[in-house]
Amino acid sequence: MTPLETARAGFTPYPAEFAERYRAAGYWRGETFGRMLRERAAEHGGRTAVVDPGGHGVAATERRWTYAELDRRADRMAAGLLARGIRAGDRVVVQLPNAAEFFEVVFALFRIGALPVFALPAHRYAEIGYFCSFTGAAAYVVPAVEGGFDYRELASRVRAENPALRLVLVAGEDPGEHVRLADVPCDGPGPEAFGGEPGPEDVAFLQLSGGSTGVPKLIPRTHDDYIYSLRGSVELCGQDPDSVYLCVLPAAHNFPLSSPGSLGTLYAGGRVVLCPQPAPETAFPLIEREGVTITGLVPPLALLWLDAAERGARGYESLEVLLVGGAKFSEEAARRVRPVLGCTLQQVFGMAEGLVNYTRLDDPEELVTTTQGRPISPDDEVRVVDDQDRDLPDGATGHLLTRGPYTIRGYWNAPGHNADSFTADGFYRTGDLVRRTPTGHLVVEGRAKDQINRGGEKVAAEEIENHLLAHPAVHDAAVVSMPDPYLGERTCAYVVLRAESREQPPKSVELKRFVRQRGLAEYKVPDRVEFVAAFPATGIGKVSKKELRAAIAASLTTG
Ligand code: AMP
Ligand code: DBH
Repeated sequence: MTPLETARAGFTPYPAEFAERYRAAGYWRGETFGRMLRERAAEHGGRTAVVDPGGHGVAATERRWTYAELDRRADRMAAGLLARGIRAGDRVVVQLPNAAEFFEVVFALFRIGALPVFALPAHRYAEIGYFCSFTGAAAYVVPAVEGGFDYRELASRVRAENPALRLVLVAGEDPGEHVRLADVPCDGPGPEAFGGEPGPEDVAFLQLSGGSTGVPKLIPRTHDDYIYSLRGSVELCGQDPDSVYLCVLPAAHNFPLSSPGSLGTLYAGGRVVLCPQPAPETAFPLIEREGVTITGLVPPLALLWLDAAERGARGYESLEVLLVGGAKFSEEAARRVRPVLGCTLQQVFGMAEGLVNYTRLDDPEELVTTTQGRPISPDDEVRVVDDQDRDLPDGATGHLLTRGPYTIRGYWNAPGHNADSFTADGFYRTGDLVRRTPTGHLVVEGRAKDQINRGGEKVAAEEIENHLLAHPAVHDAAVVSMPDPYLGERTCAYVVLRAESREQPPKSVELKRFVRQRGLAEYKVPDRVEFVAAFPATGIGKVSKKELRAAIAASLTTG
């Protein structure tokens, strides 16, 4: 199979009648990311598209790229990647910090029709090795050293284990044994010499699912469907060419990428300012200097910003809209946003699989502070159902199922998971427990999926359990959430030791170190480890995570 055939074979297309409907309704307009940037450059060529203040591992000093420059750079990067053998359909794992090169690389890949796989800077060997092998990635793009971690070494290890991985590109000065990203761009033939740019119905990239299974699942999004979610987001967040979006969260994450995020901002012809660190000490001066009007934060960061502003920190005054999402924002914190930061709060409840809900800018304060918003599209179908998939009346809490013009019909190359995660008629089982208000807004009440939401960073219990089970002293492991005032939830690993290890049990720190040394992202390392003789069981003999959660929560409150 050619790379393009492989990329397409893993994709579950929208059924023809739905695709026709979404086109007829004007949601899917036949746009692609490559042409979108071309058009913005034609219209706003001289305006600034991306500001990167530098001071990270990729570049020491500031860069400001206009739309014309970003467009030109994407063309030259595309030509350089083609010259090095990257082709339409190839998967390319992109793991970059919030640096301008992220957009240069991603738009080049969009034009070629190669699929960025959006890794996060926090990912380590366990995740990256899996993304490369599972997708059969042809290339991997990293910074040299960032946050004290040497990505070149990780790349060498992953490359040695993945024969399909032909090219490692390093953003930064010293590429080690790999290729310097800055040496790739050239004026050679572009995509038109290699079969042309991709079409709007093609998969544009693979986004990551926070997941609830042993390994993360990959989410194929098409140009047409994703650009519709951008257009809808831009409108609901009030963005226009004067908008200045501060990208605080890791740029590749779906929230800062698309809700409305950096891609939404570029769609609107606005300006993206990359924030190297989320702390108010870094972000506030940048907001002031660049006249930032809108940004998006996870709840723990929103709390940090609120506290800093209350203590007298300044610089945020140009902010008009603050989006908060990724995890539930407490009503109490939500009520502080306008009085403290002087801007409009917009709650956002979204998922990389598709559906995104926003509170509206003109919603009454009550809805803005107590709900997680309502869907972007009139054609987002939302069902709230019981355990047997029977629809519940408004106001009742149940499982959220959804289908619509920008929600996937299947994970990439995952027929087994798809049977569990989608209904026969194509609704995505979000795993979220919600209640619908008479206004159609959703309130997130909990979660049915086996996942911990650590301040917006999702941790799949099974993935961590599998790593713990690899330890020779561990007989069984069950990872659950425990309440945390700052992150909302943290992870607690309950462990049953093997009989022969009980005399000399390993310490908690030893198990944490073990998991970390297996190359797991730091945010997935259990915050706490509890040893027990046996797990409580449910009526049918499964581990009762409900009881484990209750036990750890109780022991935390009593100290
Ligand atoms: P993912 O599927 O990894 O993109 O993560 C999406 C999940 O994050 C959703 O299914 C929710 O569980 C959670 N989530 C996102 N935004 C919110 C929010 N505003 N409130 C509560 N949970 C949220
Ligand atoms: O948590 C998420 O995945 C998320 C949150 C807000 C998201 O994907 C989004 C908005 O688009």
